[in-house]
Amino acid sequence: MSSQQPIPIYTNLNELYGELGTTLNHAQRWNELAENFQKKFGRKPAYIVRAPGRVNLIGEHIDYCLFGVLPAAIEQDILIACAPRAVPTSPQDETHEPGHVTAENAHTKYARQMFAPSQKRRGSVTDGQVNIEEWHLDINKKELRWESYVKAGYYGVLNNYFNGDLNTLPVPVDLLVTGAVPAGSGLSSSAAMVVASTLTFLAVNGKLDANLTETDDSKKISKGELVTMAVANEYRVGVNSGGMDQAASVISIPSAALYISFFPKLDVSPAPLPPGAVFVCANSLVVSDKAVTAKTNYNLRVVETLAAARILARHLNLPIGKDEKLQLREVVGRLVGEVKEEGEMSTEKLIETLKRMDREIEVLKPAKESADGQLGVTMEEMVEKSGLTKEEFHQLYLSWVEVEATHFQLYKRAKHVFSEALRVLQFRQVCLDAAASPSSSSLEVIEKLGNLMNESQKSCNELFQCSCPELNQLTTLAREAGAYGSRLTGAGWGGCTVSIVAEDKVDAFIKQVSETYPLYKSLSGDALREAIFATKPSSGACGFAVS
Ligand code: A2G
Repeated sequence: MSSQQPIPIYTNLNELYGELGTTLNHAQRWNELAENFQKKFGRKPAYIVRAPGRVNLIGEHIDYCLFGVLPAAIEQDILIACAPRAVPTSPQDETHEPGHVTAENAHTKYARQMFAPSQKRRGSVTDGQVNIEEWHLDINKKELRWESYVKAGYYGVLNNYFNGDLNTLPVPVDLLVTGAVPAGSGLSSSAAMVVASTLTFLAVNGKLDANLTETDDSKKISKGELVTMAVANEYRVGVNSGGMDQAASVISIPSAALYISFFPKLDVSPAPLPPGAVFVCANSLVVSDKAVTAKTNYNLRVVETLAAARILARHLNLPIGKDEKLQLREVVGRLVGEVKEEGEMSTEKLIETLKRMDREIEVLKPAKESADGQLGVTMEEMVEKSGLTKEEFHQLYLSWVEVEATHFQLYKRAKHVFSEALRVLQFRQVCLDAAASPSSSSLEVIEKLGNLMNESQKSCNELFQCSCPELNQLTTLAREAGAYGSRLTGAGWGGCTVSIVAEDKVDAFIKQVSETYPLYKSLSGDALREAIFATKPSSGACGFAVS
């Protein structure tokens, strides 16, 4: 498998359904979407694109520090049906103007949205040419709006393919979105939306053409390129995420989880899951709205880990430029003289260095421990430890993001990141060893993986502080119901847990958790089945060219 492969474009959906899983009726969903599109827009869609959500088995809040993670795509996905619009419905109708988008959502609570990009110009008209700096779309970062994710995908396509050339404007587009990934659940509905939207605008503008011949391969966008675009697009919505969700949504395969590493470059390899182990997702039903909480949660953690990286680099006498935003993984690399061009250092070396870092992080503790034992440093102390002036520090770490805190928990965050990075490598090794010796006891393997997941939950709760009371309760109930390990998955502060359960105990496990988690008591039927469900790795994003 490789991130260089092109995005698969199907012309026969029967090939695809088999790879997606059997919990949802995929054929029905795809057909209904196409019919609905026809009803709303009066013609067949030209393409339907799919981007799945993901469950992260282990490796939380370390992707933006450039450490490897271990997710798998899930069956639940976002589908978008789309077609270029050619004919105006009336002389006043602007929807056929180049660049115009009419976006509908199958969920009736989301209203129809219409928007078009405006141009930000640079310079003046010279030689009859206007230089366009970039296309612009208004995206409200303060409030979570469904169409923001559609715009985010469009933004990337506009600025990667339509810059500086007034003659090749994007075609006007009608699109209809439907989603089976619950929003705010930690299963990455946002990245699935952004990937699906990016694919939509690539498809209708002929950048993802099923008809390109073999010799046109260079024109096809690769999976890796789509990941890079989708990550940049997601920044537009205001969250400074790492690349895990987009990579999982795009590159996943149906037979295994993915080990994704980001340094020195994006790299993926399958992590075979042991037979007899089932991963069950359970939604805490606490919705975590990243757009609203980013400044005290997600984006704050990004800043804390970056500041920790600078202070550690300084403490270890590593070279670091004044305006260099070094990540924790890069500190580890620089410490052992890793050379980018030679690829990632050996796993043994990485493990050894991560263990060493656990001692070095003492330097991140405050000079005087506070009465509450929180080990946070004040802004003044953080700036001082960084070796930068206040202005330099603000410019580098705070000018591009809004964060709110009186104390910064650099020690705890770094301790989580290094230990979690180690757990990912251990988890992957257990999977690889088990696959290499099929005679090993599957329960022993499941137990080892479960222990690592439990340690991860403890670290997320105590050190990274991204859990919440409901997630703690749900993971405890999951262990009581027979899970070997249980942890939050995704950003946390609400959303889903993932538990590892022996295959023959899954039904009993789901029944017990359904009866004991207080927020499930009022749920039944489909609502309960959507809240707690077993997952199997599913395949990554794709398109379908409707004939
Ligand atoms: O939290 C979110 O899912 C992030 N993705 C992902 O990059 C990762 O950091 C995760 C925590 O491990 C987005 O914000 C899109």
